[in-house]
Amino acid sequence: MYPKQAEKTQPGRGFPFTEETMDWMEKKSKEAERLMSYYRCAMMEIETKLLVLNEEFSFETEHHPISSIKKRLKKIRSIKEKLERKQLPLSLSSIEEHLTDVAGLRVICSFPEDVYRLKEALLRQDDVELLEEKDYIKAPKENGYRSLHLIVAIPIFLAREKKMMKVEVQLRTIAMDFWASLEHQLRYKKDHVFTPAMAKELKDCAKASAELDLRMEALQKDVEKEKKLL
Ligand code: 0O2
Repeated sequence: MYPKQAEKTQPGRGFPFTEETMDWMEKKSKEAERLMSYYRCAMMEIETKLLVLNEEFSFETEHHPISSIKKRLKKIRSIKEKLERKQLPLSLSSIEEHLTDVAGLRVICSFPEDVYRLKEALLRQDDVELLEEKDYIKAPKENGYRSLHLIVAIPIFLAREKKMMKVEVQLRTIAMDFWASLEHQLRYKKDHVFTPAMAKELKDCAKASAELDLRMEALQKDVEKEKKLL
């Protein structure tokens, strides 16, 4: 079992249960369930904010910037694996303190500009705090992966307290999502060999999808211009 030392040196931080083990968590203890429900609430908060922005922007830009939103709560097993991989204490307070992707939203946008428009509007809200940003659209990953990742902290309002929760928000276009979903499928297929030639082909596909994004965005602007002339 991982040492509980780190927990003891930081009393009072994070979730108020400091000595738990993952075995205990896996028994679906009430406290673990409660923490997961807080993460679910935080996802709901962010989703509502995004849906409100989607409505508002549709009046300005004459299209809905959000095509769809996917939400996911990390499974206890994946949480445990991540804590172990990072050699972090296995406890509820450690999850809260160290992990930033227990609650995740993937926001699939129509066009690249929508990604940044939504990001700015979300971060302008005074109860949303940006903790970390990774822009894999401006600087794609070596394999071609593109997406904008934000780690934010937002408050959830409980019966007796306000609690800050961390949520990962991934914003990407339909083309970026199409590529990422298939790349994930291909790369993580069991019993297969992923050759350098395949990796190159995938990267070329990512480039093609980025070009497609720009062409579709230009087309959308032309359509808007034509509309205004009518
Ligand atoms: P899941 O199930 O999608 O959540 P971390 O390991 O999270 O502490 P890292 O890797 O620096 O740190 O985080 P980063 O770069 O923000 O990426 C985290 C998530 O982005 C991944 O989560 C994926 O969802 C997505 N992602 C990042 N790189 C790639 C990629 O090359 N291809 C695809 N398809 N998705 C990617 P998880 O935890 O891997 O899985």
